[in-house]
Amino acid sequence: MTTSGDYELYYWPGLPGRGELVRLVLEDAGAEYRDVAREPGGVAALRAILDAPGGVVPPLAPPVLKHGALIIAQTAVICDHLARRHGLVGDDEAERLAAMQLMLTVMDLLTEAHDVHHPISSSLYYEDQKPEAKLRAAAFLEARLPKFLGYFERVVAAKNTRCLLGAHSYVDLAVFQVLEGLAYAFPRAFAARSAEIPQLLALRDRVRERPRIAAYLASPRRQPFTEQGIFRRYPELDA
Ligand SMILES: N[C@@H](CCC(=O)N[C@@H](CS)C(=O)NCC(=O)O)C(=O)O
Repeated sequence: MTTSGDYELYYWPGLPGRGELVRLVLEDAGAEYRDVAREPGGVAALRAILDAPGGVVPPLAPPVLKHGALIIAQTAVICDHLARRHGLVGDDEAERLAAMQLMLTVMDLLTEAHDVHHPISSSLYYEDQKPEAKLRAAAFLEARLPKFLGYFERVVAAKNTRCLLGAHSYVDLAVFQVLEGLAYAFPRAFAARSAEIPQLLALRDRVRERPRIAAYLASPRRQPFTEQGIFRRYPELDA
């Protein structure tokens, strides 16, 4: 038997990262949870759960959610699991699949934004791949960013409700976080694109104003973007 109070999130402390997409779902749902790796001794607990034999299959990388006997990895799978339990995605199968389709597209965009500053390898420092990062930034900002933003803008505009799926869902929370990250990492490029994405910006503002999200954003539980994370502000990589 699992209850919402059984939620344990395991994610690297000190950066919002992919863990933030899970936190936003938990916070919007008003669920109780432990952010285990931010507690004393938490990083050891995170490393331990990566090796834990408890789940059906072991996780490869954080975020990891422990929910009673369940141990789940992959941000999109965790968010889907929580969203189904807390009414943040519809019951209809076609809608759930569409939500997952959008969520995985958000994760693709997030990964490409990360790869701008780490185009060769995540195991190297940014300083060891700066020329490649500059090339990757140009390609990302000129081709990939407008493609992703244009896609999400079309999807949200078609519903005309400031929600990607017509009603509020976990995917809106993920898009909110990625828009915030892009605005942090690429302030000039993001500002230059803003006139093209009025519906997405309206969605972002709507999410920001949801009472539990607004309270969370003002709380110490919310961590700022930094140059340790996925969205990094390196002015030389901004348009
Ligand atoms: N597709 C996975 C990616 C997970 C991932 O890359 N996690 C990062 C932190 S955001 C990590 O710690 N990776 C370590 C590794 O890949 O070795 C997800 O969406 O959860």
